Amino acid sequence: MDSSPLYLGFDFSTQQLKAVVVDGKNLDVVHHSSVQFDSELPEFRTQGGVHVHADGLTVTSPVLMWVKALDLLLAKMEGAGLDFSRVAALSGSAQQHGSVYWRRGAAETLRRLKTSSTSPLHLLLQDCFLLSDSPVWMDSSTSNQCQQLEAAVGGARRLAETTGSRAYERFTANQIAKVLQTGPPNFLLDCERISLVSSFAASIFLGDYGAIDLSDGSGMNLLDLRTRTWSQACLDATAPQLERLLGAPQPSASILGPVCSYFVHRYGFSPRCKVVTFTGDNPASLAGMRLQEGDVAVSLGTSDTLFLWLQQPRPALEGHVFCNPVEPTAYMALLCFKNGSLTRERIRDQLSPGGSWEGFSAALRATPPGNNGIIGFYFDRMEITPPAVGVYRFDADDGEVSQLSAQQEVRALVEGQFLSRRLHAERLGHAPAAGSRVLATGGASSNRELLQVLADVFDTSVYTLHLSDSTCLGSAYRALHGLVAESGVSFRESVREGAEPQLVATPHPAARQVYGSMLKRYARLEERILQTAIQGAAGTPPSVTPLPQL
Ligand code: XUL
Repeated sequence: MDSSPLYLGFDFSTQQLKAVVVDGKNLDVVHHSSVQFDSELPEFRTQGGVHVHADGLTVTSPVLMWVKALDLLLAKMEGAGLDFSRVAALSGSAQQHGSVYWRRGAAETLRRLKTSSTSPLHLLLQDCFLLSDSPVWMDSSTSNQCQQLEAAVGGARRLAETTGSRAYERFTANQIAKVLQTGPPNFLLDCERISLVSSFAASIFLGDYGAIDLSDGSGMNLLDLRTRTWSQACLDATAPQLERLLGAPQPSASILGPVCSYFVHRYGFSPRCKVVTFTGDNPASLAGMRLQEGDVAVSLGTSDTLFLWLQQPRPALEGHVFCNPVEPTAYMALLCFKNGSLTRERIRDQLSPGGSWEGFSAALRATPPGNNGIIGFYFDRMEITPPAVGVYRFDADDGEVSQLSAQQEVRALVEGQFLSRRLHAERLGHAPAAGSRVLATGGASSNRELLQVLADVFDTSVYTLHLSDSTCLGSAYRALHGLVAESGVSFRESVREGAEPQLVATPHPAARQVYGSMLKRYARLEERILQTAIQGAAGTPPSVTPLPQL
């Protein structure tokens, strides 16, 4: 009989609850299970795991759906024969920014999970929540609260410098302020605790309120990134008594305590199994990819997302800086670019009817790095980073041109996208050093020619990592690290057995000079586009090439 310790990681994501178990011996995944909210818990009537309200802006999820999903998931895992007694530690992650409001007296109910009971969790916890539906990250109904917060702390830039992000509608401070302004009348009297979705989930395993971890806590517009404590100015601007309602944030590798008796009696967990702080899904994914100092992970999907490992953060008006989930003195940043794969597919299809990726790769091979000075911006949809829309093409003299050959256009698109990723990463503090890597993931990461341009533009070797679920895996890794973190073992050391990324492209020596100067031109041209858009909004029509039909 195998007796090596197991590590369990959960992910409470928007559409499903997932779990992964890794074997401590070699970090192999030995079990995974999931529960789909819409189809397996139809009584909650969610679509994609959420309720979109009549205003089209408010988006919530039923708290008891998450609890019931946990009942269902653990039963599935038990049914599949998982030996819970071997689990030495568990941790988890959840969609970021969502908030759970515990009713006064809920702590006592939670503590009852420390005595044996065999009732389903959702029956035991059914009266614990002041709001039956929790606001989640897709909510964008708090523009007023965002303006109020920025005004109260001295502006968007000041807020970003303190908390790592300017005010965002989905960030928890703004959600809490809205609940206070529009929610139940005696909210402050009746609310005992506010959790993030991550710390709510940890609380169930603990049978007590689990602390918010510093990394997920950075997605609230409330945490001072440098002191790693709540910012008094942000607390005061959001709600009275907020510090009491949030509890103190904890480092991401903290052990919160042992798993409570409920799980010991009902599922056979060991009473020695430890609960390690739960975090946000993006920080957990950084852990799953085992990012290191100086690395950047580029996920090439419908939207392109960048995770940066930062030693020195430089929060800006775009993107988000969080405390790093695996290294207590470091930071991570998150940047989202809306125009990713859909735009690449549109330009691919321009080459030939029904276009192929082979044709796209051939166009990259047929055109030189730097594209003879041509630079393109392809914001088919309103971009997030930077906030601009439209297609703009420039020749080597920075003159705007209306057309390129199909092959030039492919290169202009790919170089433009990657120059933008590098420019905005550097603005947040990305500073590659010897040994730094670009880790490419997502659909487009199988295209070698594309990855060669990525390596050339970043002047850094590119690796690919194909993990089926970096978030859940990161949670299992964090559980393992939590057990040894106190004795000074680094995260990296504790998971050194994990899957190694494959080297797929090294930068061409001549590319450094080409893209070094191109990056400066790209920044200037981007600024010009943004200025034109501002003037356009003020009445002067911008000279924008008409958008192609999607
Ligand atoms: C990050 C964000 C999303 C959610 C999705 O800021 O809002 O990535 O974490 O689960």
